[in-house]
Amino acid sequence: DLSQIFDQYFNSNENGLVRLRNPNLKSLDHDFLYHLELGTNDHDFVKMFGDVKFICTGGTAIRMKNFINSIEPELSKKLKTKLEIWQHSSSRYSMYKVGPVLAVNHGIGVPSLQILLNELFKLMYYAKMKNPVIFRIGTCGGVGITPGTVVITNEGVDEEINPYFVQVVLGKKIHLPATLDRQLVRELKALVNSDDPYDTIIGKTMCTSDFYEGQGRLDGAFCKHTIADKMDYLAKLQEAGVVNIEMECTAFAALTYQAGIKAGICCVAMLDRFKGDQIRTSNEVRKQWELRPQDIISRYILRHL
Ligand code: DUR
Repeated sequence: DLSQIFDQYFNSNENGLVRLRNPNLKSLDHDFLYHLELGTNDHDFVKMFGDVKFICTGGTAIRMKNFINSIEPELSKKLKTKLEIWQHSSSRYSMYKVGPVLAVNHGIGVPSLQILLNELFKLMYYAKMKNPVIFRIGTCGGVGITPGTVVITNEGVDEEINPYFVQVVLGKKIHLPATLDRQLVRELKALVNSDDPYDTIIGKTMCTSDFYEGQGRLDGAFCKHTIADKMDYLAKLQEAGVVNIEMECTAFAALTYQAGIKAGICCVAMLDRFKGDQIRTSNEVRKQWELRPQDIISRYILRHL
């Protein structure tokens, strides 16, 4: 019965439970997670997801699938049992689960991510997940860093370098701190191997709502600024400690923080934006690079089982 679950979990992340701050949920007789196409009426969330300890999100479904496929053998070995991979796709998102690891793609940008997180957090709380840790593994543009470098985000900033996520509710702006778990940042960095053939650095990440003009690119369908304007902006970002640019970090940080869920962001830079705008790295190399954040998160998971 949802109202009972609600009393147990509302406004509390004591006992490691997800904190939902919406008293209206108490009066829902059942909850249909529309974009995931899963409902409390038809699915036993506790049975399906109650054992999940690690959630991994990223833009594309194929990356999430690859992540689960690649961690399965190591998980099975460590847990001494042959784990089965479970998957479920709605028309919007795809999820994959193996043992205590769930991976779901979030699409591109804040709106797509934000909808997923709303439904995922409710799923987590209906499933009574305890102490879940959530990660975003993704790609980004680098600001003065070598392409292929992995960035662990210690703070999200918006396009004006403010450390918060602005949400508009009923026409009013609400500022939510884009805070990430400092301890987790250090733990992720500590998982770097000295023989990793790439650098892993910690820094601020800027979140934008567009890939082209919104990131100062000169190669979109529109451009009203000069190359000098772009370079000035990048220099200003760099000065403020921003090392990479993507399209999800502030919302990811702010919403997980609000829900009391430990969260980390780890992205690989596809290019250095001081050097260009187009991503022309070969398919092959890109695929290799995309494995790098996955590797670090896999190490974290295998160490914290
Ligand atoms: N991304 C960027 N900018 C880049 C490279 C990657 O925003 O230069 C991330 C964020 C978004 C997706 O999800 O990848 C867009 O390609």
